[in-house]
Amino acid sequence: MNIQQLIDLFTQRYNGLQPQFLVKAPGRVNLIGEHIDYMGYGVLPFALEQSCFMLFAIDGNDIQIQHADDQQFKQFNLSVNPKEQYNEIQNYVKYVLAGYRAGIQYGNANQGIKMLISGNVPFSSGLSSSSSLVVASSLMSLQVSGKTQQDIDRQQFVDQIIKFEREAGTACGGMDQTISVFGQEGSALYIEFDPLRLTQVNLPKGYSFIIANSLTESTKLETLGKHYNKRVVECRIGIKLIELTLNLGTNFKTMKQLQDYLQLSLESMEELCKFIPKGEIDLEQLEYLHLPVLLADIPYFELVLNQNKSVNPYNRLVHVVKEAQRVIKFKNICDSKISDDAKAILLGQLMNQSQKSCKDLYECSSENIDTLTSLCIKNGALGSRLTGAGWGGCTVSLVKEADAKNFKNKIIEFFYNHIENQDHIFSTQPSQGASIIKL
Ligand code: NG1
Ligand code: MG
Repeated sequence: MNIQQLIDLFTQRYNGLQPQFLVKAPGRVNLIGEHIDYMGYGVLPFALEQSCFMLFAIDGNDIQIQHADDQQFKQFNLSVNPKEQYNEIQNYVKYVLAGYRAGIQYGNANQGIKMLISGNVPFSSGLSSSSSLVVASSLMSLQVSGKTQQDIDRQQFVDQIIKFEREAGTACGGMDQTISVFGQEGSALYIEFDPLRLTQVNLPKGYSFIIANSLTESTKLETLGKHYNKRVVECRIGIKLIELTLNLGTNFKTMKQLQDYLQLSLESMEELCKFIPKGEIDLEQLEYLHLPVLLADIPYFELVLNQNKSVNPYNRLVHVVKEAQRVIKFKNICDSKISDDAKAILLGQLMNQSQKSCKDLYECSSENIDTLTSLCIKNGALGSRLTGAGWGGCTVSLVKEADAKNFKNKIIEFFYNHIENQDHIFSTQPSQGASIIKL
């Protein structure tokens, strides 16, 4: 649907009311650095052209949320400045609410809103459809509060967005919200956290990053206890075990904080992981860690403790420190003076190592992703890996531009059974971060 069609749909749904603003907030692809943002380490994504679009008008006494796809996403009304708990709401409304709460920190939001949501970031696909919606909603409520991005400290704003998205359930890091706000046209960003630092990274010329959907959904909120939040818990247990062995008396939440405190290199952090027992550890054996106290800040940690018998902190943290090293190598290769062809070969190798680590150590790949990444390599990609949280969702492959068409055709033939669908496989360019325009 183009913008004019969306405007018409808004007017039709809201009995002739004209929308006043359009917000656009992009999804993202992460090139390397998976599951390390919440451990404090730098990541390397870029903002997609694919975005969440939100039209809205300030009107009435409540917040009316409608989605262009009203079959899948039911209309929902919230009260302004909602204080009540909504237990039975669709996940998309949770994300709208999270963003709304971030934006109204900045002013007086006692105004009704009518909104219409649409977009072309595929859902549950690891391309950050959730954060693009949260970010769009936060810019909407910022505007309703009488402020624009220019009036506020955008870094603090992003911190608010992250905080409220975590309330929706995922113990996420800050990659998705940061890139959706700060994305830059034409380049990827190396994002470091705590303190936030953004560095432009120029990708090799003559190569594309092609996204392909594994056609298995990566449903995060439904599987928190088994997947995403479990990994965060496992990392935190690993940190605690290292702290206890070294008798540090500290209580760090991220591996990066522990590293900074000890003033060690990432390579030495890998050595420190050896203090963690290898393999699966029964949660029962870890009761002495007082897990409910240790994990109290992690959303839904009880789910993790209830739904699992054991954890594997060693494998998870080895992945984290090695993946963090790969991100730095990736950036250094992009910055180096070698030819673009030579760069692409080295970057591809790092992407493949990352995929292997996600599969074997972090166990966040899936059968379809393994099949798809192998097919991509076989058909000319220099590197191919899952992107985003995993357990389904999309892959990203590095392909020479001249080979891109042939590559796509092969994947359509072998993976998608000859069915061509723009949403399944596409090239994309690094794009600008979120924006709002007055209509
Ligand atoms: P997805 O599920 O792909 O949107 C998540 C997290 C990120 C990061 C990646 C894994 C959210 C909003 N985002 O992304 O912070 O940890 O997984 O690298 O949960
Ligand atoms: Mg997401």
